[in-house]
Amino acid sequence: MLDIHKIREDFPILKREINGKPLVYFDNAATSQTPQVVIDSIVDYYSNYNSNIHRGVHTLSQEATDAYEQARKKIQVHFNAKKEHEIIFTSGTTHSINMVATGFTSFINKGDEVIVSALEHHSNIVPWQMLCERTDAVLKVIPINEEGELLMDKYENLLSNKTKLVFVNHISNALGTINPIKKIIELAHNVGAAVLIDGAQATPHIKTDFQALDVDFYVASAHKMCGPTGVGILYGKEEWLNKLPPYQGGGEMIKEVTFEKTTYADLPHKFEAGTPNIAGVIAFGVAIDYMNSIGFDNIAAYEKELLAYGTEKLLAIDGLKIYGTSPEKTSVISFNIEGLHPYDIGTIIDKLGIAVRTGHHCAQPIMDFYNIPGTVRASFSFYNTKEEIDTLVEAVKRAKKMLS
Ligand code: C6P
Repeated sequence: MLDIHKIREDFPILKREINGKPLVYFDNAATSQTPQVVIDSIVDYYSNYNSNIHRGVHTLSQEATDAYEQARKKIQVHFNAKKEHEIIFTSGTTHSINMVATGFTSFINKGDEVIVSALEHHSNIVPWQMLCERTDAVLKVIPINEEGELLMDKYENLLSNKTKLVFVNHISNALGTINPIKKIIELAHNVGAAVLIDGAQATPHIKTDFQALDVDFYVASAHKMCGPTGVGILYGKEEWLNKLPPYQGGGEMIKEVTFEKTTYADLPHKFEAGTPNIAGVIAFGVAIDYMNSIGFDNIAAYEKELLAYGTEKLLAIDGLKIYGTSPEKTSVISFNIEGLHPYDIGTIIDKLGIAVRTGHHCAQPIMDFYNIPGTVRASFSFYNTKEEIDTLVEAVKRAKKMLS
């Protein structure tokens, strides 16, 4: 059992008022809030050991380097990667996906096929479309059903010896569907294809084991799991990261530079050119410690309760429809009210202190599938309460009355 009221004390922002009302923060799928320990770690870094890493012999540089590398170790352990250097720090999920999509240019030939799902965020569509344009490869799409679930039989039919890569999200940001990624990876490996899993929406809710999944690449962002913005990871199996060319050239990613020839540094440095977000990486490590101190099993059980409660209460509103109704889903409720625009609902409930996301959620193909312009998306975290859901329900009823 989590002591939610005690947990809420860890998040200074949750004391804020918006338009004279207590903040109800239900936009956790866009970014999660930051606990004081994570904020403190950033202040501590800049107050006490701000310095560049891997470069100086002086004490500050060594302290910063140690803290940065300790964060990598923590993240390796958290996700059960085999090797520390399989964790590459990036600026976030989008950056990580682009690194792989660009790196694959030299491995893909005309007529090769790559498979994406109809549930993807634009970050896991556009970089691959760009790859296909560069290489004349063919992009195939796994379709979904009305519940917002992938059609696995159709996926099996798409796979062939032409398939080189499959990229699917672990959890849909727009609907909350949890995809059967273990099966997806297994089937792709049977035809010799590599798999990238976009874990941006999964890492805040599920403790993922990279080795058990046997995944080739897994990407995520710190800011969705109580960490700072501008930091993320690219996990890649060592053999893949060794094969992949560097994404950027610059300082720290080289072994030797002459005007005739440059040789690249070993992993992970080959992919970490330039000065990284040092404070952000250290704070990401602290955020993972914080989430583990709450416990991912506790988080999952409590968020399941919030999802069930919110679903029941919202469905009691006349004319309200929820998109994404798979039994396998996380604490995301995407909905519309007949005849009303999601943007209008979002604007009115903001006046009542409630933060939700409205629109296509950077997942336009899903909205096209349902033939809607967008949805109102309420996404819950472990620091939310049932009372806050009651406030949302009352606010939505009020918005409905005002707009009808
Ligand atoms: N989704 C949302 O409101 P970045 O911006 O690089 O940290 O993450 C991009 C991204 C990639 N994949 C998925 C599944 C995502 O959900 C996101 C970010 C936010 O749904 C902001 S658009």
